Parts: sequence; C-alpha cells; structure tokens
Amino acid sequence: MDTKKMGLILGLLGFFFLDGLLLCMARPQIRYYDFVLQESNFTKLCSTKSLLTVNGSFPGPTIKARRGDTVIVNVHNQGKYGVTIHWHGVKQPRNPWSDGPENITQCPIKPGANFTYEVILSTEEGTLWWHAHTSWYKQDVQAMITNSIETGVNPSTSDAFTINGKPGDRYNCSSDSIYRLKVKYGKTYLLRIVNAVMNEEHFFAIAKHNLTVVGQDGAYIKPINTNYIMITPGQTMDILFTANQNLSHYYMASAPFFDSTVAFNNSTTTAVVQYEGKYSAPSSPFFPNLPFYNNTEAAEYFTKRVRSLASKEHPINVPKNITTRIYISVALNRLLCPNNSCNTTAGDRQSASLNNITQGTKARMINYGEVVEIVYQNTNLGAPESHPMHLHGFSFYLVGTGSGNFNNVTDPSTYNLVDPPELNTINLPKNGWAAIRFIAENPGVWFLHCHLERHGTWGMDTVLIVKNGKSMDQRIRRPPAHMPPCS
Ligand SMILES: [Cu+2]
Repeated sequence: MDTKKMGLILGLLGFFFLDGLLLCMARPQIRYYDFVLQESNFTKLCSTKSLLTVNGSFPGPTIKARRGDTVIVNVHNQGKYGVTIHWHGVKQPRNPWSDGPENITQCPIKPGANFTYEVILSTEEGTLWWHAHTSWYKQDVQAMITNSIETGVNPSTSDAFTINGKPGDRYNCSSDSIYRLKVKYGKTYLLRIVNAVMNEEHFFAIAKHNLTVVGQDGAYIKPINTNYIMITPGQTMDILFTANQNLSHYYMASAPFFDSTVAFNNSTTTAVVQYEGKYSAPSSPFFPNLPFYNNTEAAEYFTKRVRSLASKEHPINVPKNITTRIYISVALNRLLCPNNSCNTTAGDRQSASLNNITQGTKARMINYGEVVEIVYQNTNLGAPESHPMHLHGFSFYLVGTGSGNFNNVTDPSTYNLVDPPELNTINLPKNGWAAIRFIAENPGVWFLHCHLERHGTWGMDTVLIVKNGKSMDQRIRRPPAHMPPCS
C-alpha cells in the first residue's frame, strides 16, 4: 500500500495563534530547528491583518522526528509581546523546563530575546503539535479579550474556521482561498488532523469517502471505520482514506459540535479532495453529511469507539492498583465583583473553576510513583457543556465516562481496563464524568486545563506537582543555563 502523508490543521481565523505539526514515528537522533517569531501580513475574509507567525508561514512549519528523538528548537522572538511555545502531547520526561506554559513552568520569551527548547520525545508515535502557550489576548483582538477578561462577558465569536490556514469557499472573499488535496485514484492517504480551534469541538468528514482512524494523541488505536470524526480542541488524529471513488472533486468539511447555549460560530470550513486525471469536474463538489451541531449522540458514539491498539508490538499497561484518587469538579461559574468592579449590569462576571477554585490558586502535590486515578465531574452550575480536559507531562488511559454524577460504587464496574485509549486530551461529557489513570513517574510541575481558551482564561486550570523520587533518574533535570528571566 502506498501511503501519502498530509497534515491537516483545523484552525480558526481572527485570533493570534501559532500552530504546526510535530510528527513522530524510531532510532534516537537530535534534530535542530530555528523558529523566528515575526509579524507577517495575511489577507483573509476581505481584510488584511498582521499575524504573529513562525518563520513567516501560516500554519507554522512542520517538525519531523521519530520516536525517541530529541528536537532542539531555538525560538527567537521578533514579535511585540512575550511568548512561549508548548509541545502538545510530548511527555517531556523529567524536563518541565521545556514544556512551555507561560508563568507556570517558564516566564515569557521577551521581544528581542531567544530561548532554546529541548523537546524530548519518548514513546509518542503519530501526530502531535505545537502552539503558543501564551494568553491569547494579543494583536488586534487584544482589546476584545482584555474587555472580556475585565468585564467577565463572553468574548466575541470567531469569524471563521480554517483548514491548513484557509477558510474555504463558504466565507466572503474566500472562494479562491481553499485548500486542495490532489489525490491519485487507488492510493491511500494518511491525514494528520489537529484540532487547533480555540473554542469549539468539531465534526469532520469527506464526501463519499470512508475514514479509518488509526491513531489519536500520539498513540495507536484499534482502527475505526467511520464516515465522520469528532475531535476536540487539543486532540490529534491519524486517519487513512483511500481514493476509491469516481474521478471528481469532493469536499472535506469541518463544523462545530457544540452542546452549550451560549453564542458560538456555527460556520463550516471546507477543503477539496481533487482526483488527478481527465474528467469534467462538477460545478459544485459533492458535500459530506456532517452530524448536526448539537448531535451529542453522534459525538459520543464516535468517542466511545476509541480503544488502544493494545497489540504485541504496541502493548499497553493500564494501572490497576490505585494509590491516589483525585476528584475534580469542573464548573462554569459567576463570580461576584466587589464594588461593581466589572462594569457588568449584574455585578458579576464569567468565571470557571476546578474544585471551586479559580485561576489555579491551589496546586495538588503527588508523590513520585503514585498510581493515580482522576475522576472529572462535569457540573451544571451555569450553562453546562462538554470540556476538552488536557494534562501536560503525561499520556493517560481514559478508563471510563458516563452521564450524571459519578458513583464510586457502581461506575468503576463499567471501566474498560482492557484496551482504554491512551490520550492527552479528553472530551469530558456535558453533565457527565470521565475517569483517567496514570502512574506519576514524571517529576515536575504540570499544567492541567480545559483546552477551550475562554474557559482556561476564566480559571478552569490548575497544576499537578509530581515530587522527585529517590534515584537520580527519578528526579527533575537541572534547569537549562538560560531560562527567560521573570522580570
Ligand atoms: Cu471548558
């Protein structure tokens, strides 16, 4: 089988966002990259804006590496603001110094300064990605987001979604801004899909073509044959499809799965799968059937099919004897503003919390080697919705999900301890719960947060601090000689 590899990034237009792909697959090498952060002008949706890019490209450059490699990335900040970069899904054993969250594991790289990240790949295989881990209120959206944070109102919805930086022909001034994937009849293609959208989970499909999902979040899964996927912000998927239809043009399309009642962008981004050869192309390509935006059953049906490959070549090791149990309630809240300090009519503001604590003001300490189970309980204080919960420094097994309140007597009997998926970002169902397991063998400070930017910004975040073990190889590495200074 001849497989072609293509990266596809579902993105969003109108926000400052750096994104790219990190491809990993065996034999340790050191690879070097230079990332120059610079402002570049791009024209989309009838207007020209300056975006902060890496090396002038949007989407950013792809990093290619193999399982076990180390990637050295020297980041030179030639932009106007302090920035950090996160290597999403890379476990970074004993090396939180290069993980990236701003003001959590490092201070920002100032304009004119540089910082060298040491991205240590270990067991990851498949597709991962990198993105800025800096507050997203930058550039021309700064005023809007600053206002949103100060007043506690929802930020404006986005203008468009994009596939590989292109919105597609359903938006104004965009008919010639569409990504075209040329395919040869009979070949099988590998799509590397990243949901880099700021605030919406997405359904994705290709007209008249079946998809075979073979990897998620940098680990193999049992192949899933499907005609659509649901992918949450932060997740990555490796998907095969075979060009086995009549020579023609076919849309691939992506649109939100959204189960809340607040305003959101319900538009559809498109790209075209275009067969090579002689034929007369249709005036309008075939369009795929995407589930309706609020089709929770379709979202859950897909998500529940995801299982680890768990083969001899790709064994898994699901923790059984739990030594540390952590229960985290995940909520959207309203926060009172003393002396009307928020300028809202109600005198309160949007907030978000984990265990009723907002803005990560408490950290959870975990001893080295503890066998951890976290149960996330989604609550319906305020407008309920599902949350893409992301943990840095680990991949973990998603052993169970369910609706309603978690019952610690009956629900564990429903766990999948045979072939649960190994992930770094999960979809915590609306008004439901999710249970994850991992062994705390990575000392450091690790960020845990909702990957919807507006929720993270409002306080749906915290850190897990895993303490050093006894032996040298169980202790956090020394910091690099030159970390960005904090003042
Ligand atoms: Cu959230």
